[in-house]
Order: sequence, then structure tokens, then C-alpha cells
Amino acid sequence: MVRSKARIDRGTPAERPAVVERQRPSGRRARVARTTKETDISIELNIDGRGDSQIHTGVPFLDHMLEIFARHGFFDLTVQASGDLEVDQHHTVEDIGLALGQTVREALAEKVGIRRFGAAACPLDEALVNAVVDLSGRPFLAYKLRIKQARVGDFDTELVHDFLLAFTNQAAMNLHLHQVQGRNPHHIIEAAFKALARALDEATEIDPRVRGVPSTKGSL
Ligand SMILES: [Mn+2]
Repeated sequence: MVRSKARIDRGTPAERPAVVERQRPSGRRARVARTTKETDISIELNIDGRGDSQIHTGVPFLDHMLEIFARHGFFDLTVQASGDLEVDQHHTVEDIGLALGQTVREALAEKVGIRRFGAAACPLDEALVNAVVDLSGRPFLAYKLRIKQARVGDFDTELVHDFLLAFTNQAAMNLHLHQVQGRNPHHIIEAAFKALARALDEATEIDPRVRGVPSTKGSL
């Protein structure tokens, strides 16, 4: 009988390290529902997830970006939205940014034990974007994507800025997003969401060396 390579590499069950129990088995979670005359949005987020998502916003390109955000940040994310898309995509995209920022803030609660800072650089073919995150409690967005095209399909590329402004304001986080290079708007935006996801994953991670809240002020 031929033994599989995987079997040999992983060793016998007795040799494998024990599965370490997660510090928070249920994860840091939040649920936000937001209804206005323009949009109806419900979001569920588990910061300590596995990257699973169910996204239905009515804006296919945003669905694509939020699936990427969940997958590369290892967040479990459910987004259900219906908005006045007959007007345009602006209300829907911005309000999802607001609600997602609220869920991040609520899920992190007092931010005990988190790393607080995170940074990531992600390429997609010719595009390269850096994201630096500080979960400081002080909203700030440095938006340095230079997208020359007004649209990706039927998606207005300027809405990326509006989405991230709403998101960072409500999450009370500092985000510096810099395009190093790029030509294709789909690539630039996708690299930006991947970098944001990875940076936020790092910043939200529990570091056992952190005692209490990682701030000399005592709160974030
Ligand atoms: Mn894509």
C-alpha cells in the first residue's frame, strides 16, 4: 500500500500538536441593523471567524469586495442590504460602510488584549496597495488611491472613498491607504480591500503579551 505524502508529513496522531482552544470560542461578534428611508441594512460580523461570508447588497462589485474583505481578514460576515439603487449606488454603499464600521466597533468592545496596529501590502498583478491601521478610537482616513477610471462595470469608483470614510468614522479607526502603483481600477480596489482586511486582521488579533488595553491613556 502506498502511503500518502500528507500522511507522512503530518505524522501519527500522537505526534501532532494538540489543537489549541481558542481564547474566545464564540468569537467577538456584533450585529447591526440600520433602516432609513434610503436603505435597509443588516450586518453580522465575527472578528474571530474563518473568512466565511454571505453578502447580498444589490451592488455586485461591492459584494465581491466584501467577500474579499471577509476571506482575507478571516472575518465571518453576513451583509443583507436593500437600498434605493434606482437613485444610484451611493446611499447603499455609504450606509453599508457606516453599518460595517459600527459592527467592528461593537465587536471589539473595550479592545482588551488587541494588537491595535496592523499593516499589510497586497499586490494584484500590476497594482500594489499598502494599508496601515490603528484602532485608536480616533477616526482618520488617508485615502491615497489614484483611480483614473470613473467606473468598474456599473460601479462608481469614487464610492470606494465614501465607503471607507463611513467605515473608518464609525469604526473609530485610523486608516492610511496608499496606492504604490496600479493601472486597472478593479485591481487597485481589490488590492486595497485585501490590504485593509489583512491589516485589520492583525490589528484586531489578541496578543497574549498585551495587558489590558494597549494605550498609555488606559482606553482606546
Ligand atoms: Mn476581482
